[in-house]
Amino acid sequence: MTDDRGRVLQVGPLMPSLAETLRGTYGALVLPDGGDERAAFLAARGSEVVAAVTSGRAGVGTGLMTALPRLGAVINFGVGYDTTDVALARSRGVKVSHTPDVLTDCVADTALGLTLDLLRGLSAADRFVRAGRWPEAGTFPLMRRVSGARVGILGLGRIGRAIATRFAAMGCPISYHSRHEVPGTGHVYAPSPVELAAAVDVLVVATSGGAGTRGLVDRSVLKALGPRGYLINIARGTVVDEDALVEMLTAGELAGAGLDVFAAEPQVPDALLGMDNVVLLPHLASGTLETRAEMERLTLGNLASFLGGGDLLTPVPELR
Ligand code: 8YV
Repeated sequence: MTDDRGRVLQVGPLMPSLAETLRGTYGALVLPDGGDERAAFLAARGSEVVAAVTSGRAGVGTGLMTALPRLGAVINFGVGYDTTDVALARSRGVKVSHTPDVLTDCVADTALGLTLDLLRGLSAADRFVRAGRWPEAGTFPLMRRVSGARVGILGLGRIGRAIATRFAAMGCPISYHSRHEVPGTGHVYAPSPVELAAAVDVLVVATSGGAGTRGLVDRSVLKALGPRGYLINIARGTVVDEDALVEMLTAGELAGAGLDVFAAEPQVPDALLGMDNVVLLPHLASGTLETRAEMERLTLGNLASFLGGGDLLTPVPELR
């Protein structure tokens, strides 16, 4: 046991082994879920906390950060940190870390898996077999080819590039839109999300979340993707206008969607649950034993580094 007792705060659920290390090694406090208990906790203990360990599910938003006057670092389990108020962190000199790179491959694998499942109808075909429909129907409807399909990637960061590599190996022409053209990729740059969507069969959303990308995939982008186009989202639900997406899927104005993320997780719009041209995942993209162990290691590495000398191993880009 170090003398960090009470200085570390767990915010929101974390994987059990990580929560256990925080408690056992650092004597971490756990922020109550909400209501009066949370307010009383913050009034009594908030001023002791120097490091908050959280994930994208909870984050340290404006209200919580304000209630932690000595906070020096937010240690985020996950690459996305859109639930933490980075602007307030910057203005207060609070450091923020995340877990880039270690999850890139698994998230990209999930984007590929969702695309294969959606275009070939794998989950729908599994339901078809389990429901005993094969003998009477004879065959499963013909689906769409993935190899060679035109793939558009919205957000060509680390994860976007790993997704591009996978589809390129399947002979898919790749185009992308990012805030800036990325030199030397060999992929075609589209000047806007609408132009990207209009040029592809599959649009993969791989941007970061947060205010800057909220609603980036709006109705006009989905219209440009059109009734033969598929949307894949492994980024954040907030990047897509979910109401427009549901409406257009219902009206047959999009071919289908593969979604690992939603606007108000864990809520999934009811209308999607009965659709066979939709694949729905419970935000599992980084969820493998290997990757989560690496994320845990990096999270604890950031915490130890901050408590030991004030620096973070992997600060978020805005605060480097
Ligand atoms: C979650 C993710 O953080 O890294 C991210 O941004 O979305 C995921 O890896 C993870 O599921 C923990 O909440």
